[in-house]
Amino acid sequence: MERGFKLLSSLVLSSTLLTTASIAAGGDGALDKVMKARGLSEADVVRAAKTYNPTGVHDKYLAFSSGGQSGQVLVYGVPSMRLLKYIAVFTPEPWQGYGFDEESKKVLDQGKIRGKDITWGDTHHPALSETDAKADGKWLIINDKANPRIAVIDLSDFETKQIVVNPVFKSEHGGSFFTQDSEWIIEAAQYAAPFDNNYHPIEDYKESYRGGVTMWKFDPKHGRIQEKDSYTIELPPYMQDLSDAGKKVSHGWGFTNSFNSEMYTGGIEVGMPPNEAGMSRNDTDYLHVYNWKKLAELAKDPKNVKVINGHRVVPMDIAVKNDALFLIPEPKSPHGVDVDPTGEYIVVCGKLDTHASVYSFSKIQTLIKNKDYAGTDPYGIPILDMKKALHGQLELGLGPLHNQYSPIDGEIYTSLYVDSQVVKWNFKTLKVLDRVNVHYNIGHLAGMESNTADPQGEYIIALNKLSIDRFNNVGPLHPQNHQLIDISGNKMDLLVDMPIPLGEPHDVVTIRASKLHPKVRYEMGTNSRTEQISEGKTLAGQERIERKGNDVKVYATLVRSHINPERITVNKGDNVTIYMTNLERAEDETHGFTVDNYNVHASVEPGKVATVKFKADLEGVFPYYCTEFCSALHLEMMGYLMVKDPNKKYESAQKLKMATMSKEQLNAEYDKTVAVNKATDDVIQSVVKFLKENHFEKHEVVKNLVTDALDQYGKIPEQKKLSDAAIKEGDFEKAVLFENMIWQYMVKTADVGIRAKDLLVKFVATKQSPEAARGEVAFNEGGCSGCHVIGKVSSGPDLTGVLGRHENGAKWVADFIKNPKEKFEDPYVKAMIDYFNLRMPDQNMKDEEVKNIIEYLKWVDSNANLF
Ligand code: CUK
Ligand code: CUA
Repeated sequence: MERGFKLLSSLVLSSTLLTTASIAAGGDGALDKVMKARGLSEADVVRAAKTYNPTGVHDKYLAFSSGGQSGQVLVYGVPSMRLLKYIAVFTPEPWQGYGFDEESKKVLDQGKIRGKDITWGDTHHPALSETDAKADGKWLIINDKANPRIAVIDLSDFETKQIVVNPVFKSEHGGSFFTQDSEWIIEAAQYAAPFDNNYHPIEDYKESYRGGVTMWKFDPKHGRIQEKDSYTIELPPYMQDLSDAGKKVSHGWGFTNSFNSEMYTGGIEVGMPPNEAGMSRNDTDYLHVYNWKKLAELAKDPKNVKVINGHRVVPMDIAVKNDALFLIPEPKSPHGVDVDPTGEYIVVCGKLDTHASVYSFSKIQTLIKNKDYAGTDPYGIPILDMKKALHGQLELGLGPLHNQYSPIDGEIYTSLYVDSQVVKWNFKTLKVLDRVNVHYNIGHLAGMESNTADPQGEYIIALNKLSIDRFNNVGPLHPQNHQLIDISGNKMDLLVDMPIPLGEPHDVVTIRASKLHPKVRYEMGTNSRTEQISEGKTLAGQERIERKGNDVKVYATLVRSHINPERITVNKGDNVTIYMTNLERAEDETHGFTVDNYNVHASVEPGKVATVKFKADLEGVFPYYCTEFCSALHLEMMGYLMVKDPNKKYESAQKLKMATMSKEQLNAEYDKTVAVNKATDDVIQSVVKFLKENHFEKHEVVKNLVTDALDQYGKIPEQKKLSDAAIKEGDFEKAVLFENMIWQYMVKTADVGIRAKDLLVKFVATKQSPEAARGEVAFNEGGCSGCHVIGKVSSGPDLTGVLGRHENGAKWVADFIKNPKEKFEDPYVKAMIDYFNLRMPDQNMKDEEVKNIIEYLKWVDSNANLF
């Protein structure tokens, strides 16, 4: 107990010392030294400065990256390229409790295909919701290529809220793309297959296998896909690939390219040439151009649709008859298709062709209006003449894949997979402007809000498939490499590499961080996945265990640092449901929860309710505990699940007798505990005084911390009452325990209170001059801090106010540092030497350093009240 108090009070003191400004770098040739030691060029240092965020500084953009085969989404900041979060989407993720608590299991269950659990995904294309073709920061969607599904993530809490399964596709790739007001989502198939769920021989490929584009209806207000209002456009069994929605002038139209217009079906095992040869034989494949707006209207009439697996499909002939579906030849096996910010140009990348093809939307419209067709495909779909639809083509290099736009008119950036380059060119004048090498084999590239009508320029991220030699070797499976490129100048400049250790992240979308407004806590009692108040919501004092036959329901609360209840006893075979409400209001005060051996886990953020459910089929004793290090008493945040076999008799083993304390001893312990509490409270009051004097309420973040600290502090009177009641009953043992609980609340109060104080000091301390900052470095590195601690007497005197202690103080101190011996006979110094039993050593400081240290001491004095 006493030790605890000491620990606490020294925590209070030392933590304030940490605030004596951070160590400043620079000056005195420090930069040169580092550059030499690390072999950095000046360009390297500039690049580092362009991406470096000092502690506490946030990024300008957030990037949402598909997590590839991990089935997740990664969030990182630009330009720092610091990873901020993995969002669990299609794959169970234990940290977030995703797939381990009941709320998230319901979301994952929406992704079952024909009753089958699918617990992984191959995420490819994330998309941010748009208003008027500009990113609005509300919703994020992402597709699963392997199991045709789309998930919706709410950007108010970065959690997955919905998964929908495509009812007719067996695979997909060209999703997910929002239309300009997020009313629809485009999802194109990839590998053609029968729409129904029956077997159809491959010989019937042309007749029974189909490609398509599903238009998912989206409610941008509530952020949910409305499956009933969605429909699919039937397309030939060409392998549809990437897609994009028209915008502005081309709003209402969609564009999807394809490969395998040959409709080749392979058969290496029967002596046929492989797919890769047969599917790339023709010189051209088809860009599909469709008027989804018109088709959506048509689909409302049951006469115009076939219902397959309960889902509306608009057959090709209906689309053709209504002038809503066209094909335009494009160089064989292309890849990306990207509509420019104005909606007039559609740029298709060649992949197997070295060109990019720039189609003009107005030319396409003229051809359609004049019914100027070059022919029809075997399914009767009109084909527009490629040359007449093209604005032009430009040779870019080997393996062009994807495009991104910048705010400069006509400027576009294209990835070259085979050449491992990003090429900057102008799609209007058709001129190449610049190239930069990347490492290696780039797939997608991501500009800042680049696929919207409001691209921001500044950076391009190259998403490289291979990293080969770029990072430390971690075995044959290498990380991928995202490289940040500065595009603000005439020449592109590669700034930094970022290894991605989680799947092959195909695509990234970005948004200005200022457009996002995520919450820090939930309304008390929220089921975060449904955003409704949970049936399990439990407030303090409502904790209980309810039984009905074999069903046991536990209504529990979590708050620093206990789980209520702390004992749950059930019979073997009972169905146990534990609802947990996190009662915290503080920011970043999450509690985790698990029951050992029962494969359940929940992450319970402030205000949230999470539920774990299991059959207690193992007899025994199972600790449960909080899995987030939430406070100094985190390890104590635990309880026991006791599972008894109702058919067994258990004998008590109570034999050991604890030595009992005498009444006098108990009395003494009680008095000691109360005294420690009193002393601790004095420390807390000193912090409170400091906070008040320095107007903590003026700083929102500090204010929130103080509110939280007072929350903890406010729980003390109740414990005090219980303690006093115990004393009245003469139960000193119990009273000591309640006094102990009071101390725990004090520790929690102090924990947060000190954090508030530290922060406040940063807000109110005067800024250090560069000299003072260098002086602090010299003070610490030169050895002064070995004996002197600012604000505290330690092995040497406290130096706060030292300059005022002597006449002509600055000179006196400077002389003393430079030549201590000379002053050993000075009466003041002599007294100090006697007291501390130590002599000030000569640290061989340079004049410059001494000068800076004096500046530092002046700064200390000007903030003396803060130490
Ligand atoms: S695809 Cu991966 S590099 Cu799935 Cu967008 Cu082009
Ligand atoms: Cu709550 Cu650890």
